Amino acid sequence: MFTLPLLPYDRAALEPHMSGKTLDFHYGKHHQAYIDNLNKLISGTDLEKETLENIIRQTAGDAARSGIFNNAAQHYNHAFFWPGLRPTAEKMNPDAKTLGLINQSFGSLEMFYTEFKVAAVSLFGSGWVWLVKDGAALKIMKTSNGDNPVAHSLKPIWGLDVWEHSYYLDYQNRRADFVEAVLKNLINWNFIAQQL
Ligand code: MN3
Repeated sequence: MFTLPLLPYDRAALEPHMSGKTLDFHYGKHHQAYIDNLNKLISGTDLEKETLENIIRQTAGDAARSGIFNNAAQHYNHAFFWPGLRPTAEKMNPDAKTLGLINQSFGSLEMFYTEFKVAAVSLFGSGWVWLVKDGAALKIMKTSNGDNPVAHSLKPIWGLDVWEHSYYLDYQNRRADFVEAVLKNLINWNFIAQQL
C-alpha cells in the first residue's frame, strides 16, 4: 500500500508562485488519486510487494500494464516533485559543487534556466521536464504524460510538472510564466545537491 507522502511545507508556502489552492488540488486530489489508483491496480498481483521503482521498471513499455505504469510513475514523479520545491520565504542558491556542475554542463546558471525553460515551453501536451545525471554531466530531458527518467534507467536530479493541472489555476495558459517563476523562486537547491 502506497500512501501520500507529507508535504515538507505548508500548502500556502509556495505563494504567490504556486497557490495554496493549486496545492489543494494538485497535491491533495491529483497526487492522491494516482496513489489510490495504483493501490487498486496492484492489489492481489505480483507487484503488490515491489518497490515503486521496480513497479515502474517492470511495467515500462508494457501496453497491457500501462494503467499500472502511468499511476506508479505519476506517484513517483509527484513524490519527487514536492520536496524539490522550497518555500518562497526561504532564499537559496546552488552550492559551489552544484554550481560547478551546472556551469560545466550548461555554461552558466542563466543558460541552464534558459535551456530548461525552452524545453518546458516546447513540450507538447502533458509531461515533465527533468534535470538528469548522465555520466559526469547534467542534462535536461523531456518526458510525456507519466513517463520519467527511472523508466529509462536514468537518475533524476530534479523534475518540473508541466501538466496543466500544475499551473492552470494560477497562470491559466501562461506555462512560460509558471516555469520562470518556479525556476527563479522555488527550486530547492539543497534537494538537488542531495541527489548529486
Ligand atoms: Mn501533476
